Formats: sequence, C-alpha cells, structure tokens
Amino acid sequence: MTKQKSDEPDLTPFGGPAGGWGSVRSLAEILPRERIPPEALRELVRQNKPDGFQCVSCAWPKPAHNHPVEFCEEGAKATAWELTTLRTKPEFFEKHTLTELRTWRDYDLEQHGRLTHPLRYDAATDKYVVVDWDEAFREIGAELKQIAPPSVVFYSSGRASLEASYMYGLMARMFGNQNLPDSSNMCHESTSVGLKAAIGVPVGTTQLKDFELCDAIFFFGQNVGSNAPRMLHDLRSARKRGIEIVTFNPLRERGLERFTDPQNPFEMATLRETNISTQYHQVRAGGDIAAMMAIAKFLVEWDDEAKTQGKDLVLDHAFIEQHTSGFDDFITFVRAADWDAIVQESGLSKAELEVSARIYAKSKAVMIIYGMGLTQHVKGVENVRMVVNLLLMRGNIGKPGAGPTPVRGHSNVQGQRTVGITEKTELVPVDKLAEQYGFSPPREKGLDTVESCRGVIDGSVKAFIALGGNFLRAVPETEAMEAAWFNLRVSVQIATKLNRNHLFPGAVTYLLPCLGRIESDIQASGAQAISVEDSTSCIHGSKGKARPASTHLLSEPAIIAGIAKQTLPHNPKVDWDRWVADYSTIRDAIEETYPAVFPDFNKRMFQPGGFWKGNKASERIWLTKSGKAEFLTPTGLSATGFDDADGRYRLMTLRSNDQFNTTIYGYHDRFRGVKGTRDVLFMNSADIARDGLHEGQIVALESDVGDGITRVREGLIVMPYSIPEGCLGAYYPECNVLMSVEHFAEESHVPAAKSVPVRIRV
Ligand SMILES: Nc1nc2c(c(=O)[nH]1)N[C@H]1C(S)=C(S)[C@@H](COP(=O)(O)OP(=O)(O)OC[C@H]3O[C@@H](n4cnc5c(=O)[nH]c(N)nc54)[C@H](O)[C@@H]3O)O[C@H]1N2
Ligand SMILES: Nc1nc2c(c(=O)[nH]1)N[C@H]1C(S)=C(S)[C@@H](COP(=O)(O)OP(=O)(O)OC[C@H]3O[C@@H](n4cnc5c(=O)[nH]c(N)nc54)[C@H](O)[C@@H]3O)O[C@H]1N2
Ligand SMILES: [Mo]
Repeated sequence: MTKQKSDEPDLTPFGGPAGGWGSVRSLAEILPRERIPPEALRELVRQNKPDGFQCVSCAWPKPAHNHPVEFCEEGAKATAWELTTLRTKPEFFEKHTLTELRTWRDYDLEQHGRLTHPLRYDAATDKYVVVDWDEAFREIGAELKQIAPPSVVFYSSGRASLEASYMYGLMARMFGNQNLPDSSNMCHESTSVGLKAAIGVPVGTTQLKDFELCDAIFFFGQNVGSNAPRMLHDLRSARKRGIEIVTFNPLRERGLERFTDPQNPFEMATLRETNISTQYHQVRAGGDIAAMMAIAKFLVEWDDEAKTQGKDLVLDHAFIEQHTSGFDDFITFVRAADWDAIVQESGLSKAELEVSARIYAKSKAVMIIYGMGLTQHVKGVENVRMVVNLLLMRGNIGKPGAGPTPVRGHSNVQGQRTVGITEKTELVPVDKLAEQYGFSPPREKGLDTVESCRGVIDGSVKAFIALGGNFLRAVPETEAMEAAWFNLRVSVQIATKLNRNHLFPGAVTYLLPCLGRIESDIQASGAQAISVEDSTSCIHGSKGKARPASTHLLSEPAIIAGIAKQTLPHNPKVDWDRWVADYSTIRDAIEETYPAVFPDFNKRMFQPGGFWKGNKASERIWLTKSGKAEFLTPTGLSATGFDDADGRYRLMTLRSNDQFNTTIYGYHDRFRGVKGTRDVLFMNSADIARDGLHEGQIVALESDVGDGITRVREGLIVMPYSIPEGCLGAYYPECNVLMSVEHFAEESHVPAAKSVPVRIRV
C-alpha cells in the first residue's frame, strides 16, 4: 500500500522474518515508552530462569537448560509493562470521573501505569477515592454476607499463581458456590472438554523433548510469532533436523513462515532465516474439520490400497484395536464424506490436501499443535476431537515425538484448573476438601463465563469479584454487558493496572491493586515465592525481586485472605493468616488436597525445567468412560455453526503483535504490516472487488447471527490481505461488540470468536 503521513495509519506489507532485527528494534521502543531505567534490565535476564521469575506473558514451557537470555520480544514487553515506572496515582482519580474515563481508549487507560492505592468508588462525585485496606475488606465482607451464594461470581484471569488460585477456589466453595469462571472458559475450554472425553486427560500429552523426537509437526490456528514466540526456537531446531511442518491457517502469519533468532549473533549478522512451515494451507476459517477429514480419507484410501497390494498398512490397526473405541462409526463417516463438500468447506483443493496427507502418512511420530483457531468455534470441541481422531489413526498418542499439543494462553491458566478453579464438580476432589477443611463443599455446577454473562444481563448475578483480567472487555456482547454492570450490587476488581472493566461501577465498587509476579513479596516469614504450571504440565517456582510499584500494594494471597476472613464464618481448619505469612504452607495444603500431582511440592518447585505432573494418556492409560481412547464421529464438516449466505462473512477476531489480550501495548502489528492503527479489516482482494469496495475505504461491520439485536463496529479500514474469500480478520477486543453471547462452542461454551457471522455496511 502507499505510504501515508507518519501520524496516519500505515498499512505496508512487512518483508522481514519473525524475530530478527525487527524484534530488537521493537524492544528499544518499549523500554523508554514504559520509562524503564537501564538497570531494571537485569530483571529481564532473570526471566524464565530456575532461580528467577516465570514470564507473565504466555504459557509456553521454559527449558531446563537455559540460554543466557531466556525471553522473547513479547515476554520483554510484558515484563516492561509490569516494571514500568509510570503510576496511576490518587491524583489521577481526583482529576477524572469514570464517565469521562469511559470515553478513553484501552491503551490510554493502561498507559498511566501501575495502580498504587486501594480505591472505592464514590457515586456522588463519580470518582474513585482512596480507602483503607481493612475498611475495604470489612465492607466487601458485610455486603457479600447479604447476598445469596448463587448470585456471586468469582472470576479469575489465568495469571494468578497456583497459591492464590487455590485460596480463591476454596474461598468460593466455602462461601457456597462454584461460580468460578476463568479466562480458560474463553480460550482452551474446548480442549479441556474435548481431550478429557477423548483421551481421559484435559491437557496435551507432549513435552519439550518431543520436538526433538517427532517426524512431522501439524500446526493449526496458532500465531506463534506473536503469541508464543519462544516456541519458534523449538520449531526452528525441528526444521534444522529436516522435520516437515505443515500449517493450516487462513492468514499467512509471518512467524509460521520465517524466523531469525534475535539471540543468535550469527543469524542476526548474516540475516539468515529459517523457513518454518514447509507447507502452508490457507484453510477457510472454520474449515479445519473438513481439512482433517480429507487427510483421514486419504489415509483410509491408501490403507485399503496397501491391503489389496499386500504392502505395509497406513493405519495402525494394532493400536486402534487395542486402545480405541468408536473407530468403525468414525470410518463409516470418513468413507461417506463427500470430496466436493470437503473442498468447498476447507477452501483447499484435493491436490493440496493430498500433499499434506502424504506427510502425515509417512511420518512415524507426529505432533499436532493448535490454538484459538480451533477452539473458538461453535464446533470447537469437534475440532479438538478431529485432532485426536487423526492422531489415533496412526497411534500418534503415547509415544515419543507424538501427541496433541494445545498452546495455552495465560502463564498459569492450565495450573488454575489443576488447583480447583473450575465450575465443574467432577474436576475437584470435593470429598477431600470436605475432610481437609471440615465443611460441605457445594456439588451443584457453578456458572461458567457464558452463564455469568447471562446472569449479569438478566440481573441474577448480584456481585462480581475478579482476580485479575478485564472480563467486560474480554467477553462478547459488549454493549449489553456494560449497561448491565451498573445493576450489580458489588463489583470488586483485583488488578495491577486500570482497565475498562474498572470504569463500570456497581452500587458498591472496589479497585484493589496488587503486587505483580516480578515484584518482591515480603511477608511475616520473609521473601515469598509462587508457582505456575506451563502448557506441557510442568510446574515452576517463581521469585519476584523487583521493588514493588507502591508501598500500599498487597499480594493476591493477602487480598484473598482479607476478603475471606471478613466474608466467611470462622473455621479453625483454615488459617488464612498463616498462609499469607508463609506461602510454603499454602503449598503444603495444595499437596494435601492433590497428593498425586504435588508430592514434595516445596522441595521440587525450583527443579530446572519444572517438575512434570504426569499424564496418564501419554502412558496409554485412558481415563475415559470406556477405558479406551475415543474416536468421535463429527456432526458435519464445518466448525462455524451457521450456514453460508450471500454477503455473510466469517469474521476472525485476532490479536496483534502489540497487545496482550485486552492490554494494548501499541498500535503496530509489525508482521501483518499494520502501523499506527487497530481499526483494520483484513479482506481478500476478490471480495473487495465483488463488494465494490476499495483499499483504504472505511466500512462498518454488522452482526449477522439473526437474533434481531443490532451490533455494529464502525470505522474499519479495508486492507487487502492474503486471506481466503468469504473470511475477514479484525482485532479483538474492539470487535467483541459484534459478538452475541449465545454464539459459543457447544459443550465447552467458549465464545466462538473465530467465526463470527457478519455483514459489511458502507
Ligand atoms: N504477545 C501475546 N502473547 C499471547 C497473547 C497475547 O494477546 N499477546 N495471548 C495469550 C492467550 S490468553 C492466548 S489464548 C494465546 C492466543 O494465541 P493464538 O492461539 O495464536 O490466538 P489468536 O491470536 O487469537 O490467533 C489465532 C490464530 O488462528 C488463526 N485462525 C483463526 N481462525 C482459524 C480457523 O478457523 N482455522 C485455523 N486453522 N486457524 C484459524 C488466526 O489466523 C491466527 O493465526 O496467546 C497467549 N499469548
Ligand atoms: N473476540 C475475542 N474475544 C476474546 C478472545 C479472542 O481471541 N477474541 N480471546 C479470549 C481469551 S483466549 C482470553 S484468555 C480472554 C482474556 O481475558 P482476561 O484474562 O480477563 O483479560 P486480560 O486482558 O488478560 O487481563 C488484563 C488485565 O489483568 C490485570 N492484571 C495483569 N497482571 C495482573 C496480576 O498479576 N494480577 C492481577 N490481579 N491482575 C493483573 C490488569 O489490570 C490488566 O488490565 O479474552 C478472551 N476474549
Ligand atoms: Mo487465552
């Protein structure tokens, strides 16, 4: 595209690799932006080291054998965001009413830096005012005691530690509910539901070492260059061994194409790049079931041929016989699936699909890596089940170098589930909790994210407590949710920086600032450490050493204990103060509740590379209903959950290279060639021509779920992009206004953010 004035948006295709000098330059912009003094850089060097802190950005595992610097551009941005010397002080809140702040952009809200004081909303002035911690806890407790337990929601974002999360889940259950939605409900819940039903564990079965042992990697719907950049090192070493990486993604994502290691002086000096994907298939959004069905069809066809010719079979019949159930029904479906329908839905030609199937058929050990491109669809669980189907066909689970590899989002989102953050009774050892703490834990299923949204809108939810996150901005149905938030009796947000959710008060509203993970956390027994679980089920200790952003901050465990003590009846078996004084006693309690997962927790938490919590499916022990791994016959070929229609597009809501979820670091998306704006609509040139639009034109999108509610996002700049016809891309969270709360994945209730039905309005 043509260059524009520097203060105007610039949409120019990016020519470089992921990583490389671009990422070094990007860092050089970030540190001054956050006013970080050079000496604070030593914190970066401690990132992801056994004796350091665990990165607050993504959940990709940290290796046991460290590089001198073990962080990526995105991790450095996340660290800088927390270490910033900028502060949102009480004076800031004296100047601005919430009504005014609601007109600000997300970026501007967080750009004022870390919160410094506990705050209470004063309705008379429409401002936050400083409050005393004890007074805050007292009022929150007094209020919550007045509300029936089913009407209170305890949300958590996936950053909080295992220690804080365990206390939080226990507090909710002792209060009398399991209304414990978390960010995972919007993210990998489709994985937790799909993998649990199929292979008996809710998590991936692979570890970092499998990258050294696999023969091929299939990669679906994850944008590694922006969202898990440290994985590029693992992918690059796999490529150096000659491993094929077959990618399915509607967009051509730079990190999946090419990478230069910014930490490798030789590569940097010679501008040497590694090609990451050996095949790149631009599947239609929601077309992955069809694409995987094609691979399955080729495997069956080649297996039949091999049988008649007396050659080596393509399917692993011995494995299927011994370890699986549901194969016959699945294969009947595969044989019957119609090629024209597969080509139509996937948007890929039969020849193109065949080359990917060839790689799969000839590889002895295959990892399938995936992200939000599979989970955030109406048929997101079926997407995950198709991944398992493919793996099972050739015995690719429970052997070295093979297995499903979901890439988790937040740095401890998987761990929160491990220690009880869940609305589902069957995932918690309720009897154990009853015995350990002498109370009767609730057994009714609690509210998940979608159900909590419905409850806020219909008024049945009266109080909302948030351990981090930006719930209002992350969920669908922005307009109705924001309007309904004012009807809450109680809104309590535990946070590090100001975000849009904090600007929507209930009758009683608190904004409680906490320590970040990078900061030193001194309690009665001395300096404390916390722990997190990564995407591959390894548990790591983390020690913050940086000076806290303010002397008025409390740690998350201290805030939870403060609320719990004022809300719950006294229980001699729960000593909240002792837990806060010494977090190793929380870990002892966790170990007592989950003895199989956390033996010797305190001793092992700083083991290099973390300690692995084990995974039965990886030993081919299937904790499913049938005792076998389950094939699932899908209900159709499309994951979108709606029919195609004239003028209806499939909108994917995406992250840029310059954001962490609802936190907007800046307005550039380097790899996609976007500078200075987030108001972009990625669109296929043929669609632009057919709709009579032109590059740079400003258009609006309108929701097309057909429920009679008008949802519009104005002001998007049309940008021709390498994306399949009929598909659109635009940024999350600004496009959440277009999403119906009822448009979610079946079974898992993950909002279907990757196939939102929309129309373009000029
Ligand atoms: N820097 C940074 N790191 C992050 C985050 C962040 O915001 N910033 N967020 C964290 C969190 S919580 C999460 S969950 C992860 C998210 O990381 P990702 O899983 O990468 O999530 P998205 O950015 O939403 O991108 C999804 C990718 O899927 C593709 N896609 C969309 N629809 C489809 C489809 O139908 N089929 C296929 N095959 N592909 C599709 C998109 O083109 C895009 O490349 O990253 C975590 N890490
Ligand atoms: N349309 C669309 N919607 C989506 C998605 C999508 O792809 N498309 N992705 C979904 C996904 S995968 C996710 S995970 C959710 C994310 O949803 P959330 O996890 O709720 O949102 P975040 O943006 O990660 O939360 C950012 C806020 O967390 C607070 N915070 C940061 N660090 C800490 C800390 O250490 N402690 C505490 N207490 N607070 C802290 C800060 O105040 C910051 O403003 O969004 C979901 N929504
Ligand atoms: Mo996520």
